[in-house]
Order: sequence, then structure tokens, then C-alpha cells
Amino acid sequence: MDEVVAPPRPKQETRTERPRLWKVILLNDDYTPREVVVRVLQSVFRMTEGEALGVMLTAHRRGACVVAVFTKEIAETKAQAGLEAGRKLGYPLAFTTERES
Ligand code: NFA
Repeated sequence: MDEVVAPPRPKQETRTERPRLWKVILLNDDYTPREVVVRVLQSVFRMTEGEALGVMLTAHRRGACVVAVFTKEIAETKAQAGLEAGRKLGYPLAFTTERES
């Protein structure tokens, strides 16, 4: 009886690269009230009040604080949403994005 042997499969290498991540960074300013910063962080970044307070205080004391990391497009969208939320209330709340990996 003939044996049917499968031909060797061509070696195919699949390399899945991890998506590059971008940090969204909250910048301190002298005008935006602390409670406004906390509310914006809670609504845009879905943080608890405690988390938002911690991030706000770190930015207040050190000048800036990483809020979260996302893929590039989401980071940019979130930073823009935070900026707009502050601007709607009349404050110069600012976020930037920075590549992490
Ligand atoms: N520095 C602002 C204040 O004293 C609070 C603030 C914190 C603003 C973090 C922006 C970012 N009212």
C-alpha cells in the first residue's frame, strides 16, 4: 500500500509585534481648580475619585503626571477630550502624549 506523506509545509514565520504605547500626561497649571481636574480625569479616563485625586496631586506637586497608556490614536483622542473638557469649563487644562515603547 502506498503511503501518502504530506509534503513539508513551507516554514512561515508569523511575528506579531506588540503595539507601541503612548502615555497621556497631565500638565499642571495655575488656574484650573483641583476639583475640575479631578472631575475631568474621572469622566475622560474613567478613574475613581481617589485615583483622580492622586494623579491631580502628583501633577500639582511635580508639574506633570502620567494618567494612562494607550495605543497612539486612543492616547491622542483622550488627551484631546481632556483638553476640551477643561476648555468648555473655561480652564487651560492641558494634556500631552509621549511615546513609551
Ligand atoms: N495647580 C492647580 C491649582 O492649584 C491644580 C491642578 C492640578 C491643575 C493638576 C492642573 C493639573 N488649582
